[in-house]
Amino acid sequence: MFDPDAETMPREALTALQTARLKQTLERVYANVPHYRKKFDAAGVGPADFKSLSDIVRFPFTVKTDLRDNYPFGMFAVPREQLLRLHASSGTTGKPTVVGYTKGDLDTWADLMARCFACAGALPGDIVHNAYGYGLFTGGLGAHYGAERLGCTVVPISGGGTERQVTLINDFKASVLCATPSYALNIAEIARKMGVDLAQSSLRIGLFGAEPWSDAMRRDLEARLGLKAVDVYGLSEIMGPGVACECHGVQSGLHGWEDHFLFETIDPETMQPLPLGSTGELVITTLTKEAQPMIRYRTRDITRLSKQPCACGRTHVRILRVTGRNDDMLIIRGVNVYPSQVEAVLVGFPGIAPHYQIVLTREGALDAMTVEVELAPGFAGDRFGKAEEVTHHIKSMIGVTCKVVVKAEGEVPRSQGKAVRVIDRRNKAS
Ligand code: DLL
Repeated sequence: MFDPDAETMPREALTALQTARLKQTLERVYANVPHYRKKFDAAGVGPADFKSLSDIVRFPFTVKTDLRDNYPFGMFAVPREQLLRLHASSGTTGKPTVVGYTKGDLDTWADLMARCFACAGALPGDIVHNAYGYGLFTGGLGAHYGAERLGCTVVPISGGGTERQVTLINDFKASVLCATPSYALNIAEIARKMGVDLAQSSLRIGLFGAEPWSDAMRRDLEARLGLKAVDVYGLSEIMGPGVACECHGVQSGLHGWEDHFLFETIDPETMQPLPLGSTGELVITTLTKEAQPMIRYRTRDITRLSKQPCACGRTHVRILRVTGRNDDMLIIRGVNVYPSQVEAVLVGFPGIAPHYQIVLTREGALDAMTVEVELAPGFAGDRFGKAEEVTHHIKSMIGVTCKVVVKAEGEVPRSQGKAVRVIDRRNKAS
């Protein structure tokens, strides 16, 4: 269900479409959402000031706390009765953030997620084993309706019960696996313990996302599961999964669907727009959302944009792999580190399994990092020697000095959804 009209639109046509849709969106939020009217008025801008796409920089940003401050329903541009669905973040740090969808929004979401499945190489008739969590998290239902829209057979298994996941993948002959990359790894590992070689199974495509992952992890998952691992990106505030997806042929950057979203990158410190290609924080404006349009939403995700033509023929901007979130960046003795960089060193390291957690502690005035890793199954060598080797590699590859603790097999917690990569013990005695 590759839609050439939408996905290969020439740049001029995309710009014209974005401009018209953004103008309408600005008018609608100004008229219907008091929060936006107040913010626009305070910044001295209004919908009439928007004439071309470059004028977007005059409009204020939206941040997660705006959603929390307007909890639960204050950000909606339509009466609550017109919403068909609500989703929400888990709210571990304060009130949850609530997102709502009209019938039109659910339709667009299913269309865009179907576009992602097709872009990833899925075909009508494929059996989609959907291990993203169902519930308030957008992953499960988002992937579910997208796969159905494409004409696939969906197995709505959700996360957890990993042995049963392995059995059903085998029995139903699933061809597409949807999961977070960390849970996909967990599934692969349990399969191995059950004596099932998923590399020889019917799986053809993995649609993995919802958390940062490295290319090293991609290669590892491809080998363990015998599939092509494709990156899919999204966030609840903007829609859920399906905002951008890699194409299976090139696997180099995620096509961000510009007929529905406007993508910018900014310097998170100065909040100034960055030129195309510079690394910074991704900012997204929705162009077609009815219930909850977002104007210049600061995602906190760090990435780069590229408008280089892709060999697949799609013209939409490419979002290069999201390396991590601004909030996840660790500063260890002056060196900036993302957990996914540590992952890239660990995956494929001889004698080490690709499971890890980073523990942060305080040593005097400085933050210290301990990387907890695990011995690969069957590795009988010296654990302390391994720890030294890994420490050395992290130092030489990332430039950061850390302590490495090598644990026994199974001692690093496994994920069933988004993996917890960082344990912060800085405020506790350590
Ligand atoms: O994680 C939506 C989703 C579900 C995307 C399933 C892909 C697959 P949230 O729970 O709101 O929504 O979390 C969004 O997760 O801002 C990123 O920090 C991170 N994230 C999502 N996809 C990727 C990815 C869903 N492919 C937050 N690479 C985002 C890196 C990702 N980080």
